[in-house]
Amino acid sequence: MQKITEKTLVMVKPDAVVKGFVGKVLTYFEDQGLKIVAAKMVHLSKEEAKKFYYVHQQRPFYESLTEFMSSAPILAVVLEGENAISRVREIMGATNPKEAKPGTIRSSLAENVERNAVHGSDSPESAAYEIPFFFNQLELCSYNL
Ligand code: IDP
Ligand code: MG
Repeated sequence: MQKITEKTLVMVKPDAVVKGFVGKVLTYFEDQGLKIVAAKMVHLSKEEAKKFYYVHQQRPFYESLTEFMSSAPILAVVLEGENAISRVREIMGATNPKEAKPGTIRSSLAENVERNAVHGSDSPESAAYEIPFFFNQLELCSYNL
C-alpha cells in the first residue's frame, strides 16, 4: 500500500467516556504508533450531533444515535500517521461489536451496534468535514514521536 500521512477524526463515544474507557481507547491507537495531534472533551447538543452525523439523516437509527451522542461528553481526537484513516478503522473493528474481530476496540469495549465506544472517519472526505467540525488550525499540533 502507498504510504500517505493522513489525519483522521476519532471520538471516544459517551458509553466509553462514562465507563472510564478514554485511556484504554487511546492506548489502542498509541500502541499502533498513531500520533495524537489534537484532543478536546465536548458535550454535544442534540443539534450538534445531528449536524455531525448529517450523512445518516435518512437512516432509521439517526434519532436514537444523535440522542445517544448528546447524552454525555465525547472526547474528540485527531490522530495522524501513515494511512491513519484505514488503520484507525481496522483498530476500531466492525460497527456491530458482534461482527468485530477479536482484539479490536469494539470487540472488547462496545456494548452494542449503537453504543459502540468509538468513531473514526471513514474516508478523506469525511475527515475533511469532521476534523474542522471540532478543531481549528491552531488546535492541530505538529511534533515528531
Ligand atoms: P461506523 O461508526 O462504523 O462508521 P456508520 O454506519 O457510519 O458506522 O454508523 C454511524 C454510527 O451509527 C455507528 O457507529 C453506530 O453508533 C450507529 N449505528 C450504525 N448502524 C446502526 C444500527 O443498525 N442500529 C443502531 N445504531 C447504528
Ligand atoms: Mg461512519
